[in-house]
Amino acid sequence: MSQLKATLVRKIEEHRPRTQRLLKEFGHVVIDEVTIEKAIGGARDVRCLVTDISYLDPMEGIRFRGKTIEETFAALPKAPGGEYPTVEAFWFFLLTGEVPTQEQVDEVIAEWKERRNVPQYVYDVIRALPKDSHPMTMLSAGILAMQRESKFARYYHSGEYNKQRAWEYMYEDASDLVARIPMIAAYIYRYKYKDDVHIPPDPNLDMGANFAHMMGVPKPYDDVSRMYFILHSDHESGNVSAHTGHLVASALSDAYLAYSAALNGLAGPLHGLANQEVLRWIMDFQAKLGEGVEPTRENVTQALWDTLNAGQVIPGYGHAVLRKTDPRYTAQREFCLKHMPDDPLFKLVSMIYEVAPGVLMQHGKAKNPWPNVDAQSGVIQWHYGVREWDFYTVLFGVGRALGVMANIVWDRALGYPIERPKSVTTEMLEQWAAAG
Ligand code: NMX
Ligand code: MLT
Repeated sequence: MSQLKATLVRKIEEHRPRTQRLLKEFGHVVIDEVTIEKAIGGARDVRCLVTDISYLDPMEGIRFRGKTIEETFAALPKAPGGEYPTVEAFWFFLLTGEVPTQEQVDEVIAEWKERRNVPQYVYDVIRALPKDSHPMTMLSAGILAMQRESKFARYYHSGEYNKQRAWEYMYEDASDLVARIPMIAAYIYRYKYKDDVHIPPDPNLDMGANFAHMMGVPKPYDDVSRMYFILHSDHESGNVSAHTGHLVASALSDAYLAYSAALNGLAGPLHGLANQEVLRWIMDFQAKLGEGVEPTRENVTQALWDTLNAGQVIPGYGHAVLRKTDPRYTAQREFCLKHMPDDPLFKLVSMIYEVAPGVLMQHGKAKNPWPNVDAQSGVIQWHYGVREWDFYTVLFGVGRALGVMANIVWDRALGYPIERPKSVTTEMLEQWAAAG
């Protein structure tokens, strides 16, 4: 058994009694109340999900397994010559809550190389789609097609299914999926935008470096990839992609079915697709300015108002939970300040950051006028030559797989039941409203 799996076995055995005790002895304790506003308003802020993989504080932002982004980057073993931890180190940490040793990381790196082969029929399914299909549609279709490989589904139908052991098969699928998804993403990129010329994986590289290699983008894109996948991995479990993954897996659908569904949610413009929308907004803005006209605070402010007055959202700004600048935005901004401070697009993104919160506050609708992760991510890709912005959400999807997969392994380990909230009718709400 790998050291990762052995650690996970220990962690799960330690954790199970905590969940059982909470359920048996304290199941009746009230942790929230549901108002009409919350029922109509997308269950905003209703505390009804449990996960230990990450937690989102509205003011502080995300903590992965109790660690801030900065602490996470500092604690985990780095890739040789790199500034950021390997994705494999982060996977060990996200699954177990323990910081791995270099030896444990090397084991995961080696294991992922064994797991990463994508069956040819998955690529054939992608190729069967019209080439101008959105890359997120291709990614979701590829992951869905790969469901045929599910070890969890095979175990379920084997006649031997045992709820206590279900997580082990989910872990197998989750590990295969996180090892394979960068291969599929790089394939989609080269298929769509690089004349269908593909670069075989390099057996000497960790996941982030191999992804950069297969994309055909030189250093420091290996580190950009590691940073990007880690930052996008998880945002507790109420966001659309994580929640969808959890919900679908709760029907004992396997990891492929669950993650394809999660990707479909991530592909929405209010969620992960916002990163491509940020680039689209900037390019439209520059096109309208005309050649040779410099962006200024005044013309940026005017363009933001034009967007709002047209009844549209400013992509990359606002959040359902956060009430401050997203620390994932800040982490990427720090990267830009260090590696590409003079990039004209970065300067424009920084200028938008100076004025957009004020505009949104004056507009008076958005509860959070500050930037989220998507406002800053595209500019880094653009800088390193990945300029096909409709691909950006695929990158988000590769990262988010880590969080969703870690969550559904634990969902099965802790025996979480099928999710099934209760709905009511408008008439019932009116009756409760009348009764006060
Ligand atoms: N630009 C304009 N209006 C906004 C914005 C924004 N960036 N953010 C919120 N609002 C509006 C929102 O549309 C709503 O209007 P209405 O009452 O007419 O429906 C009002 O402000 C109140 O919304 P909030 O409660 O502040 O936000 P909510 O929790 O409903 O939605 C987002 C959160 C993230 C969907 C929203 O802020 C938004 O649409 N942002 C722009 C898209 C974006 O960047 N999404 C990416 C989020 C991060 N991610 O990767 O998933
Ligand atoms: C995410 O990373 O999932 C987004 O910031 C959206 C969210 O947390 O609701």
